[in-house]
Amino acid sequence: MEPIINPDETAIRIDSHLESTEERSLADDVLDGLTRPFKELPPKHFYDARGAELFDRICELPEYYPTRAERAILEQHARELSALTGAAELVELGSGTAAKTRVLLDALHAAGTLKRYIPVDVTESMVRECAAELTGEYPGLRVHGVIGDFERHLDQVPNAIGPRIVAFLGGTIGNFPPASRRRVLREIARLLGPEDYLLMGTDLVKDPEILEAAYDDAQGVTAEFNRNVLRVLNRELGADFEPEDFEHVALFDREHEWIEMRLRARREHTTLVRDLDLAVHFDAGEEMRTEISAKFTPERLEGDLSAAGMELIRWFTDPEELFALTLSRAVAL
Ligand code: AVJ
Repeated sequence: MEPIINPDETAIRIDSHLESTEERSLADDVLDGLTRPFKELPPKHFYDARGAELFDRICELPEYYPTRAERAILEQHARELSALTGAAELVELGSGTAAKTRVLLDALHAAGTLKRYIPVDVTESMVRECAAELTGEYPGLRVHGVIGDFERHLDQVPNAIGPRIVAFLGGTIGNFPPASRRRVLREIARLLGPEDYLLMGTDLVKDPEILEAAYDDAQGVTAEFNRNVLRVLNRELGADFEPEDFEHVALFDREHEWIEMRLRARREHTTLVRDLDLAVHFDAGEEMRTEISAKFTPERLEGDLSAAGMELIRWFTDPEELFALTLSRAVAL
């Protein structure tokens, strides 16, 4: 029997590059991170359904300014960005619900240059839902979703069909420590042809009080978000963490210019991670690092970009200079 094709769906193509490798990456990260003298878990495992919901709540918090600041910059400059780039396609790394992306898509659609949107995200449901919504909202738009991890699957991004913007918003690049940050940026640079641009959001160095409040809000939403990674380990790896045994810690490291989130054991205890046959001992007061979120100066950002073979073309910020959106290009070799 012929399949019945919904006409809208002909505009959608979705490729998945995730298999059990995703589970393996959690197991490897946990084994590696929890057997170190200074325990550490990489932040990418925060984002199960509950973690994604908690992050959405963080974005609405009065203390958490980055989302609002970035959106304001995008709104202020979307037309200029669209004119400057003439982009036919937008590739978005870590697209999520594509909330802020619409500001850009609106401008590119209005300019008449937009043909295709390529969301890259690990969460399959997000990619599928936003593909369905966006093809409805923007007549003529094609969506080619790539379900994958932007640390590993960037080579799966289809070839450009015209001038492209690669958007990496939200300040997520700040989650990578310096060496992997440059590696990720180098991978991104490979997606850029001579007519293409990287549009990246980065949080800026500022008063540590403002920074620390943004990562330790009065309502305790960030604390719950932080502890959520323990629930992920309990569910995915059969661990027996008691999340309330850990206290949320967020501090600005002035030397490295990054926010560091940690979980501090309230008492001495041993946790079992059943699927890894691993017993993990925590001293009372022991801290485990769960996230770094680097804050940038223009100089540091330019250094990282040039180390990755890119050059900064334009720098956009909000009136309070809380956050920056930058437009960069690959340097011709
Ligand atoms: C989504 C990585 C940009 O680092 O600010 C928010 C995550 N962590 N509050 C950030 C986060 C704690 C966020 N990023």
